[in-house]
Amino acid sequence: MIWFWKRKPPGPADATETGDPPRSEASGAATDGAPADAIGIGAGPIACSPPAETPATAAPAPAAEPSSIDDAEALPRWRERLRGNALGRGLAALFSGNPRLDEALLDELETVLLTADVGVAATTALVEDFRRRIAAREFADAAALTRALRREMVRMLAPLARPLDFTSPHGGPFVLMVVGVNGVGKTTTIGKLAQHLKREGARVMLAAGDTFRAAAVEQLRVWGERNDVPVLAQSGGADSASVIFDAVSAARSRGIDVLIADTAGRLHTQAGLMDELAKIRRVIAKVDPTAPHEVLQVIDGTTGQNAISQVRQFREVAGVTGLVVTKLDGSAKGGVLFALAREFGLSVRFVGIGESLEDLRPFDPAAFVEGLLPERLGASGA
Ligand SMILES: Nc1nc2c(ncn2[C@@H]2O[C@H](COP(=O)(O)OP(=O)(O)O)[C@@H](O)[C@H]2O)c(=O)[nH]1
Ligand SMILES: [Mg+2]
Repeated sequence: MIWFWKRKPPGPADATETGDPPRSEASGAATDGAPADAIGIGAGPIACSPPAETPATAAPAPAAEPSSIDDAEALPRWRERLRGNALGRGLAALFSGNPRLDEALLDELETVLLTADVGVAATTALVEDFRRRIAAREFADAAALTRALRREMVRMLAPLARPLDFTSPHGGPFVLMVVGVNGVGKTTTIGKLAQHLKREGARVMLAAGDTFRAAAVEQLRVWGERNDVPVLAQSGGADSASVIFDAVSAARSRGIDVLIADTAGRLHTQAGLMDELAKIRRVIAKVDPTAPHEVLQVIDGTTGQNAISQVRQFREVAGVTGLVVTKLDGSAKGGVLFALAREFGLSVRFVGIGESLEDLRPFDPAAFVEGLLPERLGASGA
């Protein structure tokens, strides 16, 4: 099963992005950089068609309906990694013993959801929906309600599941920039992505754009060595934007398929550092006006509602186009994805459900919900 990358035959049928909101900066950035003639020396002319010209042929957004599990073989792993999650445990406790469908049950459901970081807006929407459906006598018993809840959870998450297509619009390197606060799993995610892509035959290069800590450069180098992937780095407190600028240029001339740029962790309160992200975007666009093709923000799944404010801050400055939610194993409460779904239309490209390579997975809402909830909880006939 190819998850991450495939070499596409050249041709006009390459318009693949489906349903994503237009990128706020991609086209504007091209105008404040150097003109296209300043770049791509030796690489031939760059065909960079404006992204806005394909509305008629663009595929419609995927329907927000429960989908089946993409990789059913992986389900035991989802289950194993998500076991003990607060949301699954809370719902199991709530529905064990076939409770009556009454106001008390709805109150407890609300508490379970809020405690598991589902967030006020998503919780209220869910609970109100079920209040109405109980009043309309839609459910014969608690088992029927839990089946409906299961379906509803998948339906809420389905719009987030838009896999990342690593094909760049003009055949040059697909430039992926990774941002987020410290310790969320950016560098680890880059290492794993590089490994997956490499296995699928992509020519991958990494840019050590976290120039703040020597250890960060070293960490990326180790991933690179392990996977035989070149890592472009500069020593001695280099400027992040210049490292990434050089890397994009090098990736172009070396025929790289995917360039992944690491960046230093930062907080939204660090205005200078946040501005640096905008600067990095601008210099990338000087090499390739269509780049970056994806700005992935990594979120730590254990940070709960704080994740929401992190996305809000980064989305503005860095033009985030997709999310990775890590650490959903362990102490994560599981609800943050529902809160993100309610709050933003951003795609969740990957989730981290553990520390091994296989535990960075494309986001599969059906597998996530199945893995999250105890098997016996309303599973039959769902
Ligand atoms: N349990 C778990 N740990 C993870 C996951 N992803 C990353 N980590 C760990 O999070 C820690 C910080 O990761 P790192 O990539 O250095 O974060 P960065 O500062 O954002 O680059 C490391 O110990 C990783 O092994 C995950 O999905 N699950
Ligand atoms: Mg890092």
